[in-house]
Parts: sequence; structure tokens; C-alpha cells
Amino acid sequence: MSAPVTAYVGVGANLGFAHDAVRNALADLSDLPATEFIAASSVYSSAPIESSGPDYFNAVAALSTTLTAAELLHLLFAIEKRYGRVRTERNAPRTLDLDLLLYGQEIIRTDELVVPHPRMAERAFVLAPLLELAPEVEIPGRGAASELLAACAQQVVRRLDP
Ligand code: PH2
Ligand code: MG
Ligand code: MG
Repeated sequence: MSAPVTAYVGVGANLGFAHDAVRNALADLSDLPATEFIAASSVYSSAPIESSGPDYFNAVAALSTTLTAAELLHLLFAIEKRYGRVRTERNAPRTLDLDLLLYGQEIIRTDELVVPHPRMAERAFVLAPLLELAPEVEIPGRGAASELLAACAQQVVRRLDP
């Protein structure tokens, strides 16, 4: 069996019972096969960025997994589907979005998956919860997440009570 990889998953929602969806999806991630749930960040709220509708709730989970990145991605899609996710146009409001942000320090580019997640380095709603879990984390090809968050200072993200 291959060595476990630390993966970070971004969780977001802004339709329906979005806060509950984020909390419940974090619990669902702890049930993934071949995967140990390491930690969940706090939940944050923020205005939609390049999207529309109500404010988003966001969090990040850290996992240790022996799944391949593609296997993990397909299991994330299956969870999204259970929450009624309908894929329409890009960045449409959503009942649940699970993004594979980082898979170890790997850079992956396939037709279905790009890791690190292409826009994570510019988004405070990803970087703030990620840094809560991994203050020293590096985003391959982009640098230290802490420095990237400092460059997003104009984006307001509100950390909710645990
Ligand atoms: N997700 C997007 C687009 N815009 N904005 C916020 N605040 N939070 C998100 O999760 C989000 C977004 C595409 O996945
Ligand atoms: Mg997303
Ligand atoms: Mg997504």
C-alpha cells in the first residue's frame, strides 16, 4: 500500500441550509474510505467572490489518505451530489462545493482535476481556514499560504464561533 498523503479539502455552500451543509459535509469527510480525518477548521462566512446569491459558509478539512487524488475527487463529487448539487454555469451558487485544494505537495493537471486548486492562492475564504490547520503550509508553485493571505487583505472573511 502506498504511503498516506495529507490532503486539504475546501468546503463551501451558499444555498439552502448552507451552514448546516458545511458542518454535515465535514462529518461526511470523516467517513471516507482509506482516509483518516485529521482536523476541520472553523467555519467562515464571506460575500460571494465572482459568484452570486447569499453569503457563503466555508471551511477546510485536513485528511490523511491512501486514496489517489482522482479517487478522492470522485468521492467528493458523490458527496456533493447527495447534497443536491446541480452543476450549471461556472461559479453558480451551490448547495455544496467540495474542492480538492492540495494533495501533498503534488502538482496535478488532468482533464478533470487541477491541484493545487487554481484559484485558492487568491481567496481569503480558502487561505484563512487552511492556515488555521496548517500555519506553515506551502502551495506548490505559489509560495507560503500565510504570505498569500496577507495579499488578500481587502477580502472580508468572518470566522464564526466554533
Ligand atoms: N466559491 C466559488 C466562487 N465564489 N465565494 C465565496 N465567498 N466562497 C466560496 O466558496 C466561493 C465563492 C466557486 O467555487
Ligand atoms: Mg470551489
Ligand atoms: Mg468545486
